[in-house]
Amino acid sequence: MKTALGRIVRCAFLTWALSAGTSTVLAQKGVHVEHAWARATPPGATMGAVYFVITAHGGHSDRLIGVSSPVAAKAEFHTNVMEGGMMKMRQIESVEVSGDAPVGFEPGRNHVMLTGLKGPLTEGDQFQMTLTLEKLGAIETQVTVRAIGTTTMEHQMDHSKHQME
Ligand SMILES: [Cu+2]
Repeated sequence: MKTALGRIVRCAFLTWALSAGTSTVLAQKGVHVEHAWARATPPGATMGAVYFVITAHGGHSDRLIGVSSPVAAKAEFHTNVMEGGMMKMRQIESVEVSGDAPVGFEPGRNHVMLTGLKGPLTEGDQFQMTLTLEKLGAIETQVTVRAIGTTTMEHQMDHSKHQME
């Protein structure tokens, strides 16, 4: 897995990013969060999406119940559902994480939706995201921003549609 080492960190969370190191893999309390990334946003965008993979190890069983980030006013878990031939997004309240099975928040499936972005997400930047688990509590994750083109077509359409509302 590639790390963000060597990238230039330009975002407002520079201090936090440096103090925490630049690895995108965090092992906290038996739960691993990996490959946390967000798609870069075009100028003026108020919404963004974050993806990651979370795994509970060693027989630990838990439930993701919350997410937040200082880069956005609000963050929610979303899933994509097909409805009448259209891909739509639905909020999901919680997600089970257990049994050493990785749970993927990946393009075209689940994602974290950021709304009320305080600034554009620029490729190469990193920012902090807090995931809350029912039993373990809050775990801090570092998200790397990747190019706008890093996406699946249906998801990109979802979000461009939202931005026109
Ligand atoms: Cu969404």
